Amino acid sequence: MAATPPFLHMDYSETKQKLRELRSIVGEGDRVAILMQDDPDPDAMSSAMALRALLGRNRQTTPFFSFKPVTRPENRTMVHLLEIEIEPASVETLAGFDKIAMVDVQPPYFDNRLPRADIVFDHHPGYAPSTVLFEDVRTKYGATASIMTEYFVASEERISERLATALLYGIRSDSLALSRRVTDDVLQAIVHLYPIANLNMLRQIDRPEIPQSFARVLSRVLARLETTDRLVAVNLGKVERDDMVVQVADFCLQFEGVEWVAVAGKLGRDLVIAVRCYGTGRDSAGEAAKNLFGDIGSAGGHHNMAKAVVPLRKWARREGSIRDRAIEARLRELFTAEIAAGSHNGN
Ligand SMILES: [Mn+2]
Repeated sequence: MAATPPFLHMDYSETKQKLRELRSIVGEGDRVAILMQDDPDPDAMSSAMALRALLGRNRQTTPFFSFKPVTRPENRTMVHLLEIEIEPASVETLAGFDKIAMVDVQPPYFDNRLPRADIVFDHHPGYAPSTVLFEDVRTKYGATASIMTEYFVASEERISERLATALLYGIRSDSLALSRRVTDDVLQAIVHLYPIANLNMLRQIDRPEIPQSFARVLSRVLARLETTDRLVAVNLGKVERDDMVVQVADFCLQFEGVEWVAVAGKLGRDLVIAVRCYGTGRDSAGEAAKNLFGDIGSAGGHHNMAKAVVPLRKWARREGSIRDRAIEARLRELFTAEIAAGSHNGN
């Protein structure tokens, strides 16, 4: 008698049947496009990889598409490390494929951007069943990646290290990080994927890469870094991503004697300002950011961390120069006055 996994109630026979169904509708010479949501997330990307593998396809015969590119730094690191290629979608390009598959998303999401869909894998609730050739939507599942994992487990297909790593990350980012109830499908998938996945690579995905060019920005900033009245205030100048402003702010807070940090960076047409406050009293970074920049931009946050985004033209109108050193000097003056006045601490 075959052993049943001890803590699970998964219906393998149905999944096995679904896999036969899936394979039967994709002809050997069919070109298949796998489409993800705009700005694809790890659940979608890993599910796309899984679907391609289940169909025994490669990137030439079964490419991935999205109408909008991946933007989150962690997700871009995943794309880079796992060498995931996603082509920009267009109605014309997709129309040239024999089959269109969707993962982690369903046809209504695309409105009229899409001619049709033939295969749908998803776990999002709230959609009416569509009239596609093949559909597997399991709204009780924590991730589409755990549905895909079940197809491999049920059919005893081999899962590569790269795919296991992707699926595990997809499942984790979709279900565990949000502290939802951990569902059976997620537990089941983790049990199967963990021994295969590359845990080193998972750690790397969690720590987004910094562009090489940022080293020079950082070296200039660190050379002139000084603490005045418990405050570090610096302007990085032009940055490629706003998480760099955030990382420098966190770093500066570690210096001896520093209780306040204000780090600015020019991102496109905005000045992004990250504020940190280490104070144990009633000092509030969020209140300080609002007091200083609420009138010319969006500003807010918590006790210890806050952020303001000020359009450079509004900064220019109120503060004058938008030259990098002038911004830095003014940033220091503004925060020094704000800290001294204590108007941010509710007194
Ligand atoms: Mn998902």
